[in-house]
Amino acid sequence: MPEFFQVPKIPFEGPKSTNPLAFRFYNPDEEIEGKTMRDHLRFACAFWHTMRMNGSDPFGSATMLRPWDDGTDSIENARKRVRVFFEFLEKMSIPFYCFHDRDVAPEGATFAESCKNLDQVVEVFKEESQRTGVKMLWGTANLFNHPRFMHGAATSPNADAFAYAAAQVKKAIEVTKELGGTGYTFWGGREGYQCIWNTDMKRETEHLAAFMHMAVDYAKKIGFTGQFYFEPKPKEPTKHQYDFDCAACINFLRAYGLEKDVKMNIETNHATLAGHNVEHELEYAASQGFLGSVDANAGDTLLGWDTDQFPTDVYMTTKMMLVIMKYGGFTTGGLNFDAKVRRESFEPIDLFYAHIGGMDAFAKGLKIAAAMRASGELEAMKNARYQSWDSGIGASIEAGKESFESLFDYMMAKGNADANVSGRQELFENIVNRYLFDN
Ligand code: XLS
Ligand code: NI
Ligand code: NI
Repeated sequence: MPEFFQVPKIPFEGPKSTNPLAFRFYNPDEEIEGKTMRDHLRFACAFWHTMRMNGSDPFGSATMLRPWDDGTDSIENARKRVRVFFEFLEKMSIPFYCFHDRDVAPEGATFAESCKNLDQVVEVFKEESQRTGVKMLWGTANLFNHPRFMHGAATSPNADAFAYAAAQVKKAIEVTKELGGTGYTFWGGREGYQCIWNTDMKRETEHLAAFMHMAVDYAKKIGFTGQFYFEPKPKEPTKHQYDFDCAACINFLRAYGLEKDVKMNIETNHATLAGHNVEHELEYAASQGFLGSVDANAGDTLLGWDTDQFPTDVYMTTKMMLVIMKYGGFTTGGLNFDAKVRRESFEPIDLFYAHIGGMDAFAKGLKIAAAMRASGELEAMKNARYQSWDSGIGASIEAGKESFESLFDYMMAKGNADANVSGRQELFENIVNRYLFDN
């Protein structure tokens, strides 16, 4: 098979290396807390960004040089892209991939034709996955690009758009199962609205729930055991999206009886668009039992949209790994780079630099997080803030033994509350920096 990238397999060379085509921290077989880095991080590559983004933006046309791509939408070209993709994954030691149905195969003139196109490309995924051992993390369907979905898919006022989306997701779940995928993601796309005057919110939300129930039921019927994920995003493309953040999504799942079957897929840049940090979203979802998978990327604090940049901030990756490890790590999920190179970074080699940077940032974050966990210093300081709950009245409240009346009597007798203790935020921050500098 021809080689499409004139780059050798990326080696691990350790922290002293200055080779830009080497890992300095990501050493897949290295064990941390008794588990390999590969298994902690479970990196995945997003086909839509890495293979399909051409660098166009609302002000300019395509910039990317992709010499393997003949610029057509032919099946032959689509099949070839898959071979290129797997060469990239192999050279990068990335163990998983994700795709939307329409990223990998062209839309046909009819639904039947689109399914046939997809099958022809999935054949190559199967072959390449068997050859390389690289697996599918999750699959999804693109329910936002085609004009038929202009008003949404599951939340469209057009029942046929709903039906089309259902047919498409049925097929996408089958393909995910066929490829051994361990998950299936619902990202809203256009499941939201622009204008309250023309929108029946209650009906739309109920339709979305019905749609997800149909997906879950069908998966059970065909024996697809992968995990379903719901990916929050507050806006873009629509103004109000029903999957605003983890709190909104989890409320939706519980309200409609989907909480046993669907977990969250949390994306960094979506968290910031919702006015949160990613660690907030991770902690919220995980503490409620909904941590599923992560779309790893980064936004830009000065830009208010989903820039999907590669994550390079070690402070952030440390915070993310701390939450993920605290809740026992990934089971079906992983760190999917839902990230694209900038349109100015148009050469194929930039794809390597981008993923190396992201992987090393997470590997380093993992190491720092592990050092923090090993010493337990910060955890002990945090726990000390809550010590009034460990005995006396606090323990009694937590045990469910108190009421408003009993607490009224307690305070009447005591006269006043015990004094507060400093929160020591600055000290916490300094200690965090010590671990960042020393590890
Ligand atoms: C878009 C989303 C999308 C999902 C998959 O903002 O991040 O890429 O992850 O449909
Ligand atoms: Ni995403
Ligand atoms: Ni996104």
